[in-house]
Amino acid sequence: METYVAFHLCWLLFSMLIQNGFAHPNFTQFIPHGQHVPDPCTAGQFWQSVGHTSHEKIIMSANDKAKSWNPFGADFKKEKENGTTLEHIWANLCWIDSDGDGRTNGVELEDPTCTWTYASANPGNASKLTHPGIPEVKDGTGWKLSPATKEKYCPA
Ligand SMILES: *[C@@H]1O[C@H](CO)[C@@H](O)[C@H](O)[C@H]1NC(C)=O
Ligand SMILES: *[C@@H]1O[C@H](CO)[C@@H](O)[C@H](O)[C@H]1NC(C)=O
Ligand SMILES: *[C@@H]1O[C@H](CO)[C@@H](O)[C@H](O)[C@H]1NC(C)=O
Ligand SMILES: [Ca+2]
Repeated sequence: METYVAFHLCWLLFSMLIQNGFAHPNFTQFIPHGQHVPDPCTAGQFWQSVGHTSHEKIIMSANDKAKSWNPFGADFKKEKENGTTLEHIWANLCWIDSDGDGRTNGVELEDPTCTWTYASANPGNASKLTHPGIPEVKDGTGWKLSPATKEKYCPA
């Protein structure tokens, strides 16, 4: 009996660890330039988890992170839950303007005609990338974060 209980306790702890600690899938390879999406909060830095709201400097547990999707991550998740294989998600995501700033995800990630496929070379010009999950507004000098967006995504 004791062995039985101990076994099940161990199994429970192990499962919790898997769910909360280890199982942090890396989806960035399934979108073009996934590892080089600029951080609109800090010039010259990358946003590590493109589908999440967390600025790279904020350490979140995998569990909290899983709940903190930005609009791009939410669309990615929707596609995934709809049964689209990871390798084919971009073909659908590319045409959507997830963050609603007037530019499709394809435009933001330098694949405006949605021709990039999984494992092929990154398209376009990497210096022109913008974040597909964080809306920007255009002013005279280019695309900028509004003060409200800045407050939401770029805590000091
Ligand atoms: C995700 O995978 C890519 C390669 O597919 C790798 O370059 C990158 O470092 C990985 N990121 C994390 C956080 O593991
Ligand atoms: C889900 O899949 C169906 C069938 O392939 C498709 O018609 C529908 O547009 C998809 N929905 C989303 C949100 O991707
Ligand atoms: C890429 O874009 C940058 C910034 O707009 C520009 O300076 C550079 O010349 C471009 N590179 C190519 C190969 O077009
Ligand atoms: Ca957009």
